[in-house]
Amino acid sequence: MRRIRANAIAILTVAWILGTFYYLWQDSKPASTPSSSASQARGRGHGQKLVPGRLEIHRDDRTIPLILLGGFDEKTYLAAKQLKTGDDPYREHAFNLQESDRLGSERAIRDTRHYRCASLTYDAELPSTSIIITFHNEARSTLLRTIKSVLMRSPPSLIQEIILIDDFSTDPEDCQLLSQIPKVRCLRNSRREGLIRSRVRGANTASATILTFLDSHCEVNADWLQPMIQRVKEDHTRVVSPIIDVISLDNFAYLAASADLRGGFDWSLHFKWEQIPIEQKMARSDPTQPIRTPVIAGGIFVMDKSWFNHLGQYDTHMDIWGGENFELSFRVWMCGGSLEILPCSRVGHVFRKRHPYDFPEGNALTYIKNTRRAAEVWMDEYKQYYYSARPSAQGKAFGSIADHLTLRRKLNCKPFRWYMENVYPELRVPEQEAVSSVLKQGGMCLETRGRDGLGLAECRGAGTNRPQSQVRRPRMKVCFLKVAYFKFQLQRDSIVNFCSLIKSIPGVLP
Ligand code: UD2
Ligand code: MN
Repeated sequence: MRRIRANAIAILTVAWILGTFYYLWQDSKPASTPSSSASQARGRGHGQKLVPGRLEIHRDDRTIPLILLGGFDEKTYLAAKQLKTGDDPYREHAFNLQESDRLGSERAIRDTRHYRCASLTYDAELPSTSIIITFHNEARSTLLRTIKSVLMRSPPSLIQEIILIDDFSTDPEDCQLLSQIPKVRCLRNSRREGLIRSRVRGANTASATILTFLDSHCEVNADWLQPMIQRVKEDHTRVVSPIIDVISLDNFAYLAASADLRGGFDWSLHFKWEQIPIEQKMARSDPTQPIRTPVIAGGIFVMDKSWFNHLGQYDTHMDIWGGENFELSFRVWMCGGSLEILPCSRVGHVFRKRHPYDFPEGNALTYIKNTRRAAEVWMDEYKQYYYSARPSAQGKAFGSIADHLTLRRKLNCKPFRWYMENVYPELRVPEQEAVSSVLKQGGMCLETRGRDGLGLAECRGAGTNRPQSQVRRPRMKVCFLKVAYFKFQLQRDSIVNFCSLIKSIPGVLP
């Protein structure tokens, strides 16, 4: 009897284990994305992490009736620019044009939200928005899918208009033809302006009270717009972004991004996705709640138009691409607003590995000019870390920032130190600086001076060149650990000297 019971328990246990494995395996299968892989979808550092987790399909939007495109002849528009046999499908757009064209102008995509999102409700009366999409030589199929996905997956009453800014693309016809679609207006720049000035042009002509920015190779997902407009309606100083899902640049599979990420950066002002800090993660009992983010990726966000204008829009002296997302993020946080990622809003985007267009002043110089402007206007004494991380930025031209400094003063914006302490405390100042600590004894300071060695002298000002919030008094153990960490960078003798010197000052160490 006992043996039979033991066998039964063993069989049940094995069945349970197999069942669990099968469930997990099913769970991690990305539906309708046969060859998906995280690496395939990563862009130039902007690519989101993908989620292998369970994803529910709440709605099959193939059931949405085809919208009327007015006088716009979709077939002729798409057929006019097909890839020629033998052409490299990645050459022109840095994604697989053949796959994009094969998909056509619309398709059903998985609803990648958490299942709880579908049961959330929003105000019946939400303000409408102007969608602003700037493009430079975008592929016809991706641009049309962006527009159609907006028209198909948004409540019509929320879309006031779609404003396209053609940033001096080679073929002016794209702009003319797309203007035939109801609600679509297209403005063409008479010279290449870059995405920053193009967006400002779009914002200035927008007639709605809320602005929504999109890249020209996106597909918006189910109920993407309502959560964002709701948050901005409740508080006009919020600037909100969706979770940006990944559209594979190879096979155009629509892949869910992780819902545990926020925007971050390093001192060279390089954007990166990073995990939400563990304390915040633990405190999140509701996965539909907004995620505070230090910076936004830059391309997809909703913002109140009067708040955008109040803050001075963008820095229009920034050219072509890059840096404007930091500048806007610092500006919003430091001048009284906030930035959020809304997990119940999802928008797919094709992340690429290279820029498919040229930079008239060169890619590197343009990025340096733009980020240098952001650092000079907003980062106060912390800009030294930007220059240490990006030494090539020193001495490069970045134009005048006088107007922006005046605006910052006029808006009474907080110092960057406030941003560091309250918005992004996880961004550590470089460790090299932590070693260059100051020990104060009476009016005398013992200080390491980079690699130049040690000095005992009268204290200068606050006693350190490091931002005040970061000044620490190293204890002996911590000192050894930190110095040991840099053993490859510092001479052994100077480590010993440094620590002995600290030890020799009475009263400094406990
Ligand atoms: C990301 C942002 C992008 C922007 C950029 C930093 C997302 C999804 N994308 O880069 O919006 O914030 O970081 O600047 O967060 N374009 C022009 N004129 C130009 C160059 C580009 O109109 O001279 C358009 C382009 O067609 C596209 C948009 O600007 O619609 C963004 O360019 P991207 O897709 O090359 O930027 P991305 O996604 O790498
Ligand atoms: Mn893009």
